[in-house]
Amino acid sequence: MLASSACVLNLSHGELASLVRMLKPDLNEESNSNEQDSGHGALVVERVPHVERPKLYKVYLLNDDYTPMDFVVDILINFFGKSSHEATDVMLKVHHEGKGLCGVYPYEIAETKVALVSEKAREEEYPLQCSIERE
Ligand code: TYC
Repeated sequence: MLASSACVLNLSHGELASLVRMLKPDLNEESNSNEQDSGHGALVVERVPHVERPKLYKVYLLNDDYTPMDFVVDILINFFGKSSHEATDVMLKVHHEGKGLCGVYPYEIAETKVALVSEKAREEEYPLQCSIERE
């Protein structure tokens, strides 16, 4: 009768590897596991978690003829963490070229920035618009 669920096997690395392959045929040694032989017949098999990098989105401000320049600079400082120098540069780029990059964020954050800026512009009755583009 088996007294315990654990036992010690005196196996070589190769034998242990074969045993693991037999018990866990879905384990792919090269792409998704780490094996270490301590030299005492112990084998550690770990799955390496597959972690996705979050997709990033660019938030742009768009030009219009009515929103005051100072208001746009304040938006860039307060919602996008720009210094007043950086904010002025981005605002002027939007003014001259039609749009300018405010920041790059995961989707929910980008979407929240756009919502907050739109709400602030609406409160002041300015037509300021933002857009989001996948990086
Ligand atoms: N073109 C606007 C003006 O002349 C200024 C402006 C800059 C508006 C950037 C929007 O995203 C913008 N008052």
